[in-house]
Amino acid sequence: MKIGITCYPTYGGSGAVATALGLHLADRGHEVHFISYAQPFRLGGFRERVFFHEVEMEDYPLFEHPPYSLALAVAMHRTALREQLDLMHVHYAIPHATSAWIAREMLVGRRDLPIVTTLHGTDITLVGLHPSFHEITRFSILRSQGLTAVSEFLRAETVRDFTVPKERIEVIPNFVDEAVWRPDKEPCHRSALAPGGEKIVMHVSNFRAVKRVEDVVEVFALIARKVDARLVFVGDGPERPRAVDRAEELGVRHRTVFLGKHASVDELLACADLFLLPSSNESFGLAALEAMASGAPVLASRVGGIPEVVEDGVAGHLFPVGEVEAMAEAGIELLKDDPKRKAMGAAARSIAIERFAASAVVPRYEALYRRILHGGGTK
Ligand code: GMT
Repeated sequence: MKIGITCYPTYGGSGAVATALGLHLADRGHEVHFISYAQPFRLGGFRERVFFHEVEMEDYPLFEHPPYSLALAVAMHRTALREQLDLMHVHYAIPHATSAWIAREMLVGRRDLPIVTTLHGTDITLVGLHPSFHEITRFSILRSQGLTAVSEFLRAETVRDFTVPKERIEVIPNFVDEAVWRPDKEPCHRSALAPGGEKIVMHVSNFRAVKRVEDVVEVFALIARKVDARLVFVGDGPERPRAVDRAEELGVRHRTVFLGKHASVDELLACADLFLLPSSNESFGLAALEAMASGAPVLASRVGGIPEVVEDGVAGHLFPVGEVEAMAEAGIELLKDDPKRKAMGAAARSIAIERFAASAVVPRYEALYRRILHGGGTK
């Protein structure tokens, strides 16, 4: 098949999943065309059958906000014609599902371009709910021939808030490549991150408010009273200065490393003894899944789709949002008991591989594409 993929190219789970999906599809013999305003952050060097088409946008003084959605629709339309695309798969509904629908309309009479939209999170739970986006989001996702959500939680939210029939949405979870995300990754950066042999507590995110990065620091500060440990932050975003300030206020700045955005998160997660994800909401929590596959137990909030990924008491522990003391206690217990922590890390990896392996999930997308191309949609 010849598949167009549009995602946000920036640091974030939806772009990471879309890119991994495209690369796996290419490995399986399909031709994949990424269409976005920049190269997706996890799209590395040259790969056979993988192409990137940059959306060109004319800037003009009249535009305070250049109309990207239109330029994207034109790029999709052009790529579909030039590359003879069979199907367009967009990740994150806003504005991608709308642009894809426009491109499909523009192609009427020349080429059929079925659309698959994968809902990832705030396109449904936050941004899509805003009155300025709600109607167009509902309209656009209902016009997709295939509709997927990354968790049961997100499907239920979509059914409730956008009155989309449940059977229109197929839950296809996010996935990990077990060969990439693994505990024995080389090179290991443990001695650079914790030169004194300290335990490593890690958090990976785009530092948006929903991630509650100050809670990460608070949990760590309590852990650090009892355990010789270092906190490693990977990623960047608007809340980073607050995390830095909080680390200073709590006297743990010298034990905290801010690495910023990183291309090889797999190499870093392999060094983690414990992973923290105290988000206020998460439709899935891809970073938690990547940590699990890397053999790290996860302490996270019991919200959204996280319980579908992190099995409480097996792959880690879940807590009500904001319960930093309880989270820290669980962290101390695990970090002081190596056999227990390692057993939990091994269980976490087993779950990641058994339930979320790329080799099992990617064929589900392929099957959906085939059904659509044979005239059916989401089951
Ligand atoms: O929804 C967002 O705000 C952005 C998006 C992203 O690009 O990282 O995150 C969502 O999609 C990820 C991949 O499916 C999920 O792992 C995240 O849980 C989800 N974020 C939220 O629900 C807040």
